[in-house]
Amino acid sequence: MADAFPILMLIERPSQWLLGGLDDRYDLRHAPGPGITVAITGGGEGIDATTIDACPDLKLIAVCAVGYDKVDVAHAHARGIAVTNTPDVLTDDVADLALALMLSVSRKVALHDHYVREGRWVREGTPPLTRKLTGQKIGILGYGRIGHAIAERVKPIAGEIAYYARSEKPDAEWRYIGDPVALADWADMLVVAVAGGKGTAGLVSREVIAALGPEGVLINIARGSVVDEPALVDALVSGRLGGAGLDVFADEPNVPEALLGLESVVLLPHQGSATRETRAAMAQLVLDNVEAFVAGKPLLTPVPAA
Ligand code: 8YV
Repeated sequence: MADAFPILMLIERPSQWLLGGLDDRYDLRHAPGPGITVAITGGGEGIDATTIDACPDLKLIAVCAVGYDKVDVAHAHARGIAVTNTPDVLTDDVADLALALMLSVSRKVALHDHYVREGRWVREGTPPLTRKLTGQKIGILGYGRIGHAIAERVKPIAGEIAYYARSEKPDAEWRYIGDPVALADWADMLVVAVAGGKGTAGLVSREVIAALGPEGVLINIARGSVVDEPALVDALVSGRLGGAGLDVFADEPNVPEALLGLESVVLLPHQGSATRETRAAMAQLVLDNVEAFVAGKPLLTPVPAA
């Protein structure tokens, strides 16, 4: 259509729900340029200042993710460009996957599946005992929507729950520990649930990992950038950290080679929100934000100033 609304699509493989919603009212572009007022991107793709400035008429960046750490939000806002993300609709999925990782690491679910499939049960007999998850002390690093949802999921089975956030949450019923090292020292299992970005880069430091210790477990469903990944790999390989359940990594899809052979680690390919139901809901929220923008109405989920 001659008067179709130009949209810059930066997501490498847009979902069927996103593409299906961008009907012939929209003219999908795959390169920046003048005349484009809306860009759609993903959590992994983001959009940098150079691309933003290559779209002199850009007014909205709609991110199909809750994490917008790959978006130069400060630059967008300085140019008067709104940014939206997709919070809430994926909270359950990410929190569910955190629980799945907690159980899989403690009870070695993935390892035992392979143990049976590879005939080791027949050849080697019953595998070594694992660890009971129920009753463990669970530390949650970051107490936003997803951290809260994780706490609610583990509440019936955790021995105790404590959390770290930049400030204490008055409505939280759990113990607040205002230092990541102290939380790791207290916890049996530390679940990383903070947002990615400059403010949390390397928050799970070598010291935090050391404080978790040889019986401790790290779960990361947030962003690889939050963890000192070389320190994590060193600690896991040497046995100075008991185990890890990782859905995110510093340089996705590349995972440190040294982790691939470890039986103490469960590795997932960034599956946090990767269900049909949730990806459909994320796409719909992106489309709703775009349509609100086009109609001159308030955006549904604008991100705050950087
Ligand atoms: C997506 C995510 O897997 O929402 C996020 O921040 O990490 C996941 O939902 C990914 O970012 C795809 O955009």
